[in-house]
Amino acid sequence: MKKENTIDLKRREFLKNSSLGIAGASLSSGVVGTLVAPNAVATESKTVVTAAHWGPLGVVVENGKAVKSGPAIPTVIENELQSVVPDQLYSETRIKYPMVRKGYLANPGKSDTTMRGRDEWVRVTWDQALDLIDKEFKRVRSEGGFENIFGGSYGWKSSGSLHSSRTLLHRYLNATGGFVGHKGDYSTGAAQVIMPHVLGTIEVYEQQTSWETILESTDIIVLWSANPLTTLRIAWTATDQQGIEYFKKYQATGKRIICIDPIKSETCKMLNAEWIPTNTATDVPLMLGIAHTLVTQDKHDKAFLKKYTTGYAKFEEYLLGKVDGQAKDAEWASKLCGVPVDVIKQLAADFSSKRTMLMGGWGMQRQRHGEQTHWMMVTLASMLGQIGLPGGGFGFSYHYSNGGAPTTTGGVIGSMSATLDSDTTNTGQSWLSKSAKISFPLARIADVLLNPGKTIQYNGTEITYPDIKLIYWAGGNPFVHHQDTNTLVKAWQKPETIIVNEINWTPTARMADIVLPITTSYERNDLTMTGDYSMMHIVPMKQVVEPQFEARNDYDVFAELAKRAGVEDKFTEGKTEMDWLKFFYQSAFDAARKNRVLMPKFEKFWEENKPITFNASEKAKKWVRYGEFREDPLLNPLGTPSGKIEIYSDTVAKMNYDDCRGYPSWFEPEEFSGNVTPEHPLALVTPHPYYRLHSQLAHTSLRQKYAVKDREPVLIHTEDAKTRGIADGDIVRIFNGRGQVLAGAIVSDNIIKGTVGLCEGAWYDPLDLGMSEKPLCKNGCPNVLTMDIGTSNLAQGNSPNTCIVQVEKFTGEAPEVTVFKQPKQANA
Ligand SMILES: Nc1nc2c(c(=O)[nH]1)N[C@H]1C(S)=C(S)[C@@H](COP(=O)(O)OP(=O)(O)OC[C@H]3O[C@@H](n4cnc5c(=O)[nH]c(N)nc54)[C@H](O)[C@@H]3O)O[C@H]1N2
Ligand SMILES: Nc1nc2c(c(=O)[nH]1)N[C@H]1C(S)=C(S)[C@@H](COP(=O)(O)OP(=O)(O)OC[C@H]3O[C@@H](n4cnc5c(=O)[nH]c(N)nc54)[C@H](O)[C@@H]3O)O[C@H]1N2
Ligand SMILES: [Mo]
Repeated sequence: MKKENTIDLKRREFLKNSSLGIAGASLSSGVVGTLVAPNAVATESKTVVTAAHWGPLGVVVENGKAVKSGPAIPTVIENELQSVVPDQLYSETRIKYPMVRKGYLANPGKSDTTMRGRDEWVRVTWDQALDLIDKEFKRVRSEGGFENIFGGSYGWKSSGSLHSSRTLLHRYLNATGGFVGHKGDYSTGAAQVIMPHVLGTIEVYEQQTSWETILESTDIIVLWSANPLTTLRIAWTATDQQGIEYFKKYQATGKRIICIDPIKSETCKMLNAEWIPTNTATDVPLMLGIAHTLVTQDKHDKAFLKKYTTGYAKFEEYLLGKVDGQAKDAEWASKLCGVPVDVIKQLAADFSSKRTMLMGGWGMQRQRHGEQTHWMMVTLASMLGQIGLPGGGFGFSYHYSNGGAPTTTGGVIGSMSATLDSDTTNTGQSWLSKSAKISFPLARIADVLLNPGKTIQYNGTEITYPDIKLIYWAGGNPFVHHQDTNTLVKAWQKPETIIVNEINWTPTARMADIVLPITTSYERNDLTMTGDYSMMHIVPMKQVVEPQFEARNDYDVFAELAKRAGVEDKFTEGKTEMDWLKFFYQSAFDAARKNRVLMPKFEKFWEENKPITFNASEKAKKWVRYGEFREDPLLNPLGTPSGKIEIYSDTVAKMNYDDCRGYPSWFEPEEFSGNVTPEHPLALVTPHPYYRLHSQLAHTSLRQKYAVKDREPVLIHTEDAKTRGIADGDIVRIFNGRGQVLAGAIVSDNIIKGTVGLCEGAWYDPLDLGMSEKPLCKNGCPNVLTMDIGTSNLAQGNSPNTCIVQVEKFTGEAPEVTVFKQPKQANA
């Protein structure tokens, strides 16, 4: 039977209501207070409110054990991620005790690092582990300095303003002499660096034109490389899922939704949208083709371009072929992107005659020259002239953290600070905060480890790589998230010491020297808000159960390490867990009072066991991004050098990069559908998964919903499967010059021919690590195949969606997936 699949889900899966008492209770009432499950059998039963990236949760605890979980605020569509709290707590993959790699314990800091990932594990006491780490830090700091310590620790650690593992690590590292960090992230590596040159802001993590005006004014929503009904299932804080609700409301109006994507995504199916299949990495040609049509039909908004933008004329010369002899017309575009010429021309006609919101997702910028897609989309929107009008223009965060859900009036809670100056009001994208002494573009990490002292270009500056001897990671999974795993394996052997704080035996934990068992967020007390942009709720994250095995909170681990370094007071400021939470709550309380919004005192809030809800003002509901700029561009200029939208950027042009010009343009990537080879004739796209947050929850029962023969599913077009003798449900081998993985085939027409789709986040599970050049990943981690190369000299972002592969039916006995079990001797 065909499996439900993250990238080829059937509609009924979404419509099915939850059978959980919790979900049912909150769906009908939306009141957390009524969540207490009526349970006649258990003697002691309670519902505890907490939260995760996947939203505010109610967890039913019976006799001290979590038994089920569900949403604590109403959801329009079931979010299954909310249902697996017990799986997370009692998983077979939990790290139970502090563990040290055998060879490392024998020779700390001077071990055979090629044994990482295949050595035996030795159980030690907490004191032994902490003493060992403390000693190692002292050695590395005295022999070199902070330049030898990489503490960037990128990743989606759990929600919570106190127990934020990465921030706590940075706080400890700052208190003891500093560290090397990183610039940017894997999400918007390219877009966040180019956008400030074009618009004067980072754009990708900014509030969007309010959904209320979209519902009222927009005629066409274009989901361009965006899959919001998947990606809004989570948020950086905790999702309020308002975005999903708004998409459903918009669908109910019967107005058009178009998805431009190589895959017919969950969103496309669930919203019954029009699908325009396009080749991966060819959006710039497609947009140029639309732009060219606009100009030749004189449908571009010349008044807007003149008043609000700069440099259009230079771009137009390129568009019309005056620069390189190639007009970027619909015929030219069609050959590259695979969208028929008449469709391209029709899009130009529709966009220019109807109020159109171009909602740009990020998959298309996670590739070589990823800077160009978002720059070109801003340019196209400028030519359409609807920027700053209600419901028109572009938006780069409707698919993320519920952008466009109106910002509420209330208070914002404080959060733990990485620096020691008690700046406790960090909100938003905390990984972008600058507390490291020096940093490099994040996605260059393997290159950094392999080539200390090398100099690279970055956004008009030069960066020289540090020499990393010690890595400490807390709250991320680089062996899943980073591109070209086989290169990373080699790079990872360079440092002398690698320490990982983890909940589970993830691929990264397995590659460490010292592993510390950490609590899940359900084993400690914390606070979070929801929505990221809406700031709609304050949610108590109450401890659900006692810590499992010997797991400790990151906070306590770093407090202990700070104590050994003589800086405990600096780290803790003498506060307990509850002291911190009261302190964070008080910032919101004070701000709310200024806004004339009533909040209960902390004690009452904590006792009540339910989220506080704030409301949005009428003004917030009518808010239009760039509305003020449109009204008066002189009074409200953008933060660019010209104060206008820079279609041509002098700043970028003067960087003189051969891989990024002064205006948005097409660069052929090294690997894409247009230059496949006989050996590797298929393009690979690696979207984000419906049933996981990256690698998180991969070890839960949700896996049963998508795994094919216990492997990550790969979506392959019917004809591509047929020519290879591959049937639905077959185990296949996907390979290229960089590596090989097994996966389970989903044969379908819901992907463009010539491209295969394999979701990011599948745990890396090498068959014979250290024994062969390119060990087979038994589970299907796409990054074994992807290319580790910067997007360009400008942003140096990651480029996973620039990749070609071959797929063949796997014959013979498929090796068992073992990565979700305890590693050798770790069960001691
Ligand atoms: N091919 C490809 N690769 C990609 C992408 C892609 O599109 N394609 N996307 C990229 C993107 S956008 C991102 S953001 C990254 C995501 O990469 P990551 O953020 O590294 O992925 P997660 O799986 O969320 O990893 C978080 C880890 O933190 C651990 N954790 C959770 N809570 C705690 C805690 O309280 N303490 C500690 N110590 N640990 C905790 C979890 O167990 C988990 O292992 O992947 C990137 N990689
Ligand atoms: N459920 C769930 N939600 C998540 C996450 C998760 O792992 N799981 N991750 C979160 C994080 S950290 C981030 S950064 C965001 C990611 O948000 P995005 O980056 O927007 O997500 P992706 O799935 O990478 O890409 C969105 C869509 O773009 C398509 N696509 C990929 N390449 C191209 C291309 O070249 N052209 C076109 N037109 N389409 C393309 C993909 O097929 C996919 O349907 O999601 C967040 N939300
Ligand atoms: Mo991300």
